[in-house]
Amino acid sequence: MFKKILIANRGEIALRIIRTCKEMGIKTVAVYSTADKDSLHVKFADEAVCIGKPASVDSYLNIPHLMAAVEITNADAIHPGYGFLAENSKFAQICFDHNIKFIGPTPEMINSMGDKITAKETMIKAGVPVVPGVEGLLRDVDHAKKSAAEIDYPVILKATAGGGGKGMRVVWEEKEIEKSFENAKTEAAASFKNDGIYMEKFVEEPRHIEIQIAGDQFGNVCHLSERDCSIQRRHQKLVEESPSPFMTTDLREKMGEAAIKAASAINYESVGTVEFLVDKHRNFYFMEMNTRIQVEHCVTEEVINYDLIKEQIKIAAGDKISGRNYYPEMHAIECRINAEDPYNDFRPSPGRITVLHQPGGHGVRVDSHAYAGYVIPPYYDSMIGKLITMAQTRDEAIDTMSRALSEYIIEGIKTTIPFHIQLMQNEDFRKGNFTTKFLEGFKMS
Ligand code: MV4
Repeated sequence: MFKKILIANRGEIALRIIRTCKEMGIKTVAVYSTADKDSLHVKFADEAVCIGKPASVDSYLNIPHLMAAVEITNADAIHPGYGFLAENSKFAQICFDHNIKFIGPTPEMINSMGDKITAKETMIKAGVPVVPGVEGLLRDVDHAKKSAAEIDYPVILKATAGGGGKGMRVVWEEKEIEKSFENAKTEAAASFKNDGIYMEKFVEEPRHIEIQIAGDQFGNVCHLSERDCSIQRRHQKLVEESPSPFMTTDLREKMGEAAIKAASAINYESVGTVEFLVDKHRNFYFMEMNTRIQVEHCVTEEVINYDLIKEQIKIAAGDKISGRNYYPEMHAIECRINAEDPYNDFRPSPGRITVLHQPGGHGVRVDSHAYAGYVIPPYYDSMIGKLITMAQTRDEAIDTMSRALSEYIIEGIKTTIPFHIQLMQNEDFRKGNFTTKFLEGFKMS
């Protein structure tokens, strides 16, 4: 097992990783930017190294600074968390070249899922259902026009280097295709330095349901059931839950098997997530695979009673996984508490938290790096923490969430708490009657 892990991240996920390391008897090194010197991950780690100025490129994304911190602290592994360098194959390769274990998949595995056309071709070969579309890149506007006519409108244009919505365009009729194709190409080039665009049939009003998987270095892969992440706004997830209210035993079995096929096709090692679109007839299609631990991993942890960070570290150290699949025995919901104003188009609201009271009691988990007096810096994401509740049934988990939200006191900045309070009262949400379009029609009262 590792003796000392450097955590190349900040905020709640850095703290989350430190907690598991402590339980495993592993020493921890925090790295921090000058904007984060008073952060909890710095206080709770065994050692801490300042790696630069506030901007991410000068600190959490700065590979030479991180490798210098590894060297001076003598860490033997790096945990990248999520975001920042978590899916950067060059970083994973540099760790490998320096004999430092990158706690995650190999650079080859990251690359095979990073390029979306490559990933889709791999999935087709492996027998994983994908959205019908055109194979490979669109050569030009003419090719796009012909292809759309074949597939039939509406279609969606996606960037092969993309993911998470950037460079994406839905096209409803032929007169829009030329402009949409050019716009998608320009946006992809600017965002990813890669203007490759491909086309799929547009699936209307889908649910976003993802399967958590784990694979070890011996070729064993298992699934740990699903999370429903349909409650999103501009590709930012706000609420996640497990199990999905739309799930059936039969669909879980099929999607679980498909996710295992997807991960096995690239000999996946580490924990990861296979994202699917699910239409109203319960047809499901591979969307992308995330080769990292995700923000919403906690709901899975609660419903199967399993520490995913511990499992991820054990897999990286060469342990075998149990080899069986895991099924929800509870219901868990996660609300992302962000420093954003839900009454003002979710505008960021960084600044000092003057008063803080976090909820507790039966069925409540809070993963947060916040404390009274803490300043949410403007340089990074706006998450203050995650509130997770769990109970035997979905209704009870929602009731517990409503109660916990009503206890949460954060003063000094605006937060998403009022949004979550209203969502928990929403009739359609309570019925489990929602798709990825749900928040487009949601108004704060
Ligand atoms: C789609 C789709 C409909 N049809 N692909 C959004 C982010 C990226 N991962 C893929 N996305 C979508 N791909 C086809 N063929 C709809 C979306 C989509 C979406 C997906 C999941 C959650 C929220 C979403 C919001 C808008 C669009």
